[in-house]
Amino acid sequence: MKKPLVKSLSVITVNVPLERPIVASLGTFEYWPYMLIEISLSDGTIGKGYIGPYLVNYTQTITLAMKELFKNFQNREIAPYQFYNEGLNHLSLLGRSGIALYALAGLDIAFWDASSKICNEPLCVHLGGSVDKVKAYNSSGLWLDHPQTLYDEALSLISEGNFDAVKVRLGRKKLDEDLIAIENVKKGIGVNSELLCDFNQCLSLPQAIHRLNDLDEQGLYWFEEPIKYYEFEGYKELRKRMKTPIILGENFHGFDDAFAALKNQISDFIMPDLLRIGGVSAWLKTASIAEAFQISVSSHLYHEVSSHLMRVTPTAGYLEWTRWSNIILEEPYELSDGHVVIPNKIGTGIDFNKETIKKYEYKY
Ligand code: SMN
Ligand code: MG
Repeated sequence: MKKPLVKSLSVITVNVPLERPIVASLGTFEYWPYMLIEISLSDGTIGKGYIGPYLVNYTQTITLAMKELFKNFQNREIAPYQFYNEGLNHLSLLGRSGIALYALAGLDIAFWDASSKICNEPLCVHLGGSVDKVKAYNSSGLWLDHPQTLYDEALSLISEGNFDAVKVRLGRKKLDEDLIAIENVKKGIGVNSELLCDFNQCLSLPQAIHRLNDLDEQGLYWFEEPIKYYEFEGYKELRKRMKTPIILGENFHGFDDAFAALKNQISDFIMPDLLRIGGVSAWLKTASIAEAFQISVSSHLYHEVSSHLMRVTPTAGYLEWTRWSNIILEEPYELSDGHVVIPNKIGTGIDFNKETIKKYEYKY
């Protein structure tokens, strides 16, 4: 059976305001860049996807890399997984991570959307799964703000989608400040909800040994990225010492990183990021690797495509939900009782909001 041919590529960058600024040890962000990718096929199908590569000033370079890479697939019958493997081989001269991989990830997400649209089915069905809602936690807030403000914020995060899990950012200067933050959030979410926490790599190993030890009895669902993501020996040490599960993964750059982390047993769970891991194809590889190691997989950002992927991830854990991408979508995904609802649409269900593009397009 002949498939439609890949014809053209469009990439638009928008820099959108965040309702609540991100205040993390990584920095403070008031705007978030998204690159909106569309691939047209010969039968009129348009495959869509977005990536959010953090630093708006680099989006022009990523666009150029994407356009160059796209030439390899132009005028060929669409075949996302094959394109991905070829793309990675092609890029090997530049390395299997970084901006080259971001470019491949963006194309891959849009190719998979197009491919499932041709077959008239949602992405998760196209990948051999079925549509159902996906268990999520609200990650939209609880930054390193003043601990006293966190009670009200926790209440509002829970009520946003009847969530029963939220994530708080930790790693303040003093242990007491983290403890007050945890206490306030716990009061807001109630005893029946889970509290996850994220240090965004802000601690050194000796600091982490002290801080995590002091927080180990708090009943937190996981300790996320307490130290730099590449400090394998440090992670092993922390795992040995703590009862609370350790998670990392948003900084896996390609599935090779996921494999190395799992092989070295540096975490209890992993949480790949759709962009940094390398798109849908790379997620599928990572999900299989995690299954082989029997390690639970959560997701990082990109809840729309990641919710489809969780439906075909054998060891799926929590999906991370934030409202940040809602502004770029014509119809944001809905929430129901702490779950993300996969829309009853073909492909990923992603359509871009034209008003947002008009208002926030980032011009070079
Ligand atoms: C995070 C996500 C996006 C920007 C800053 C921090 C965080 C998370 O690490 O896991 O949600
Ligand atoms: Mg994180």
